[in-house]
Amino acid sequence: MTAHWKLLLVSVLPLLGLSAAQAADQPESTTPPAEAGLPPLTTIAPNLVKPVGITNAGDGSGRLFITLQDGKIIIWDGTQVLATPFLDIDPIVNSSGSEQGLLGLAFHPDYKSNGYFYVNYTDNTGGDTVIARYSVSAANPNVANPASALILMEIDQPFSNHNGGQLQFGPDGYLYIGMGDGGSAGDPFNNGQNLTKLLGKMLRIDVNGLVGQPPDCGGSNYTIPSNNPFVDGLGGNCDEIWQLGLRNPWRFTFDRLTGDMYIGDVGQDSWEEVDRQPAGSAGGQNWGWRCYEGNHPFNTAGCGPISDYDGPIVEYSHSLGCSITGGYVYRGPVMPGLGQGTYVYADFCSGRVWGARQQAGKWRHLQLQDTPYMISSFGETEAGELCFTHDTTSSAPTSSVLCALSSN
Ligand SMILES: [Ca+2]
Ligand SMILES: [Ca+2]
Ligand SMILES: [Ca+2]
Repeated sequence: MTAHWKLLLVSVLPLLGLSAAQAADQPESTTPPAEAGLPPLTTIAPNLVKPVGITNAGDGSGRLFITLQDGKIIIWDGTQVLATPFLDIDPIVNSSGSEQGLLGLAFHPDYKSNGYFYVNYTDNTGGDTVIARYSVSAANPNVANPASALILMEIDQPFSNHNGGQLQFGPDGYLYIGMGDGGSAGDPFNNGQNLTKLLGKMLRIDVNGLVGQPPDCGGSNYTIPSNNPFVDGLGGNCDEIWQLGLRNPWRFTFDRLTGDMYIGDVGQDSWEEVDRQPAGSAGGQNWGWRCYEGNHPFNTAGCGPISDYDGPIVEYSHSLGCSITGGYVYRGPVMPGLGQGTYVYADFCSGRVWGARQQAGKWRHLQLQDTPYMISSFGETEAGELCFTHDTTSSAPTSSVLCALSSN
């Protein structure tokens, strides 16, 4: 841990609600802390409209796939953004609400050989969540086949907000799907704690569909790993559930080195949080919503004590922002001042970029930089370099993608 990291923690820990005991090993100081800072950033894709995701295909091509909320995926080929979209499903995507649209993209671990990728969008019929598989075209690796859609899941959405949206393949090869609580405010139907609903959950399914349980609450064309934590056959619990008690997991990722899972769960009124599930976990974590918001009671009617739930590793109050954007554990080559193994994330509203890391068994939290950006998502290049979307939310082409590239 560097000196400026320690100094900053003294001022930040009280804001995080961490106890004096947790901070007891830190030196006292009244010196204003320096920021660790971000490395030089390169704008790789200017003049975009509502970029909400950055994904690599893991196929050695070096390309980045940028998801645009209105319903397109475009390609940065390592040099430039290609004029022809990889996929354009704008006509079937409902992006009328600020949290609706084409929200997630994940490439199959065997994409290089099978050409499958998965998208998560809200549809133009009821604003419901759809998880669908598409295939790359046989003739052109930079264009997908728009007629190749295979629907896996359709999930009713009672309100336009809190749709989650992230898709990630875990180190176990299963597809993880982050679902928000359905929306409105305060989770009025208590979906997060209801095991018969897919809303407010982390789901885990097997898209290869060869073994396991049949689909229970979601759809078709997948199976459910038999060791999912709430499997009870058709009916009852939704067997797709891996974790519960989420409000709106706006981006979750797996540490590319360790396989640990990190979730940025957007708070309601007061607290933003990062949840962490260690690699190899049997699942079943209950992250607490709507009983608890971060480490604080929210609506505890019908709830157990906070000790019954799985708390965040880090939280910050709305004095520092208003909506967390979960990021990545940094394992790349170009942030020597940041350090390998730091979990990097941001607040969409304030532009603050943060880092969290474990020190002597305790989680520490550092502001890396207070930026002017509206960071809606992070992404990684295949080399582990960090990128993010600056999403002005404007329909004019005023948004962009920036990366910390090792070639700088
Ligand atoms: Ca919703
Ligand atoms: Ca069931
Ligand atoms: Ca929580």
